[in-house]
Amino acid sequence: MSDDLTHITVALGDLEEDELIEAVEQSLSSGADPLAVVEACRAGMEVVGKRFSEEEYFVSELICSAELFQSVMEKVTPLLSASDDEGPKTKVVIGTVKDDIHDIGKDIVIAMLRCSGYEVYDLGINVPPEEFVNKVKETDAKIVGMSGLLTIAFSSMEETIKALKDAGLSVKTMIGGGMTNDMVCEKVGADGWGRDAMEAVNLVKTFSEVS
Ligand code: B12
Repeated sequence: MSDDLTHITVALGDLEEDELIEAVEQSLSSGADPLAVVEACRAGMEVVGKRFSEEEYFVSELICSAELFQSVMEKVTPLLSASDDEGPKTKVVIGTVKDDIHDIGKDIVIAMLRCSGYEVYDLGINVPPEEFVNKVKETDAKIVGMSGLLTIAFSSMEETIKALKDAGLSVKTMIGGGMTNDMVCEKVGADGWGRDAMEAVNLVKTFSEVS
């Protein structure tokens, strides 16, 4: 990682707003990939999470970190290159699952999917299984994305996948966020897991090619 990007991670971890914004502007003006800036911020959020687990930070610091991340995203989002594909768009329904309200990562995934030309229906946060089911019926989407950062979100993902199957809907499902991994993917019965927003785009591309 370049010095500027490391600086972003450290400034976000330390919740130093002025230093963070300066480091982001410096990186972007020297030609850094906007996605590398997002990744540096994500690493900074991991520092925040670690300090929270160690009781050095509390919920107020989590809230502050989220606000800092949002202000970086306001600068980065316009720089993500938009797709000029005018053809029919693959539809994706996505939301943060029941009992979980973390949405920063989901919103990055949505921004990347939209830039890549997909039609995304964002259900928001704390979304119960039946809302996913209803939206898929309404839109005829063939791909469902579920985001969740809390461990308890894993059972909501499992319930959502079961509800989609019980409703007889033939969709590909993908999960992501925080502590999800391949093992969680297998456990909850999803078709794919993505580590970051680019992997989410790749999953959607693969799913839409086979469907
Ligand atoms: C910011 C934050 C908050 C903010 C969230 C604000 C918001 N608008 O989202 C607030 C203050 C609300 C919050 C609340 C809580 N939080 Co919190 N939070 C965090 C923190 C520090 C950062 C999360 C984040 O935004 N990361 C940055 C984004 C970019 O990363 P990401 O979400 O992983 O997303 C990327 C990928 O995962 C992927 N991705 C994401 N979604 C999807 C979806 C698909 C389909 C795909 C393919 C990919 C994908 O792409 C994204 C871009 O690269 C984490 C620490 C951490 N290490 O993550 C704790 C953390 C998640 N929180 C935690 C906790 C405990 C809580 C609270 C319970 C605290 C409390 N006592 O109230 C509440 C829970 C509220 C609830 N019911 O959800 C714990 C969870 C522990 C656990 N095992 O369950 C963590 C891990 C902190 C810790 N180390 O203890 N939190």
